[in-house]
Amino acid sequence: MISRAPIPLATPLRGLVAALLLAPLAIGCSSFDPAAETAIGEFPADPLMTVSTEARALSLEVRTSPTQPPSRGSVAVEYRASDAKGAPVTGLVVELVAWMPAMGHGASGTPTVSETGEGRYVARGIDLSMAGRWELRTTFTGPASDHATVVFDVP
Ligand SMILES: [Cu+2]
Repeated sequence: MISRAPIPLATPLRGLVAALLLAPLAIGCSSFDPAAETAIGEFPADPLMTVSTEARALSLEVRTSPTQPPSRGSVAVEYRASDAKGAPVTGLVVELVAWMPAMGHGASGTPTVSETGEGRYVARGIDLSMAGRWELRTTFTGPASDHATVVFDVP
């Protein structure tokens, strides 16, 4: 199953248009969240994949937003990091680069990563500008030091 956000943001431009259209509605209505804020950052219950880091220091559950699997445009990715015993690993420093190996280029902008508790780390602002195969080349330092390359195909 692919769980879709209420308003899929297929392109950054569409997201901007949606934000502009919806901005007036947000004023004076405290329960209304702008679509661009809620669509990116809510993750499905089931992971897209589970991968081990290269030296097997960490196991990672990978989820994507606003769609899973990801579509073109700006996406957020959540990693849930656990150790060999399955315990969440907190306090990691996570850095990642989105890379399109077939064409030898990256994505515009630098993703920002925030730790959200219980071994979860959310990277935002990953701009998957083209269809095709993308890698998230991810480095972990701190309580564990290791690398992982997460691969997915963007339709
Ligand atoms: Cu490309």
